[in-house]
Amino acid sequence: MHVQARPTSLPAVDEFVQDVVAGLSRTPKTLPPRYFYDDVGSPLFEAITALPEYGLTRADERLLRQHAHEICRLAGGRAHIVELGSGSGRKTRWILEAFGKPAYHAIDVSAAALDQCRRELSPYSRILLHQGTYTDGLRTATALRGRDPVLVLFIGSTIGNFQPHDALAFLRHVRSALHPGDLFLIGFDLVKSGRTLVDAYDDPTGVTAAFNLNLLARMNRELGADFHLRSFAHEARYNEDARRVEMHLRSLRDQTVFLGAAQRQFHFAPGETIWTESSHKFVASELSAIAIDCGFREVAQWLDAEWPFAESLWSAV
Ligand code: AVI
Repeated sequence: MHVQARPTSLPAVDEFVQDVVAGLSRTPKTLPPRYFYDDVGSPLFEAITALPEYGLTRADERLLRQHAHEICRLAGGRAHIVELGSGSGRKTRWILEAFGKPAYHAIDVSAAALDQCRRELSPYSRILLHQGTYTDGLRTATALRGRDPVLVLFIGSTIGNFQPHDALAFLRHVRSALHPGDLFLIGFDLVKSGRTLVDAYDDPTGVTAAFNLNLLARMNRELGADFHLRSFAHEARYNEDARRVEMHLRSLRDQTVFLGAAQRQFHFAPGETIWTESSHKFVASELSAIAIDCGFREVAQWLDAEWPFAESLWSAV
C-alpha cells in the first residue's frame, strides 16, 4: 500500500521569510537548520551520511540492524510504526523486516525524501506517507493506530539539532501523543574527541560545506536574495562546554545582502558569521534521566563500539 496521507502543513514561504528576517536581525545572526532540507539539501545530507569522517549514520544503522529483533520482541511483536523525519528510510528497513510488514507511517517535510522512502521501504511495510511537520504528522499517524500499540522512531540523533530546552519540550510533546506502554526508539550521538567531531562536520571533500552553503543558495532561489556564495565560508567548531558542534557561515568581506521577499537589506562585517546549526552530543549515563523527565522510562539502551552512539528504547508511562 503506497498511500499519500492527507497533506499536513508545510512551512510556507511567508514563514521562511519571517524566520530569515528574524534570524538575520539577531546578534549573532542565526538561521533555523530545518531549511537545510530541500531538493538540493536532502540529497547532500544523504551524501554526508556516506562520508568516512561522518560515522554517526553507520553507527545508528549498525545498532538498528543488530537489535531489530530484540526491539520487536520488547514491543510484543506488533506495532504501528511511526517515523519522525524518515529521511531516505534506509536504516528503518531493519526494524520493518523484524516486525514483518507492519503498518509504517513516514513523516517528513521533504517530498523527495518521502519518495525515496516509499521506493526503499514499501517492500517491507504497509507504508503511509505524511508530508509535513513532525507535530502534524504524529497527530495524523497516531489517529490511524486502531487498537495497535505504537512505536515511534526518532533515529539519527536529530534530537541533537534542537536547543536543549526545545528538545525536552519536543520529547514531552511526543509523549503526549502516545498511550501508556507505547514505545519510543530514539538515537543519540555521544560525546567524542573534538578533532573527530570537527572532521565529521567539516569534511575535506566539502560536502558538508555545500550542505551549509545551500542555505544561502536556497534563499537566492526562493526568497529573491542576492547572497554571493563565494563570499561566505563554511565553518564547524566544537564547543566543549556546551557539548555541541556549531556550524556557521563566515562572511569573507564587508558586504550587504538584499532579501527581495522582505525588501530588506542585511549588513555583514568581515568575519561575522551566521550560526546555522547546533548538533548537541550526549553522554550515555544522562539519557535515562531525560526519559523520566519527559514521561517515559528507559526499557533498553544499546551502544555502538566503533563510533560512540546510543540507541534508547523508552516506554510511555
Ligand atoms: C540530521 N542531523 C542529526 C545531522 C547532525 O549530525 O547534526 C545534520 C548534519 N549537519 C551536518 N552534518 C550533518
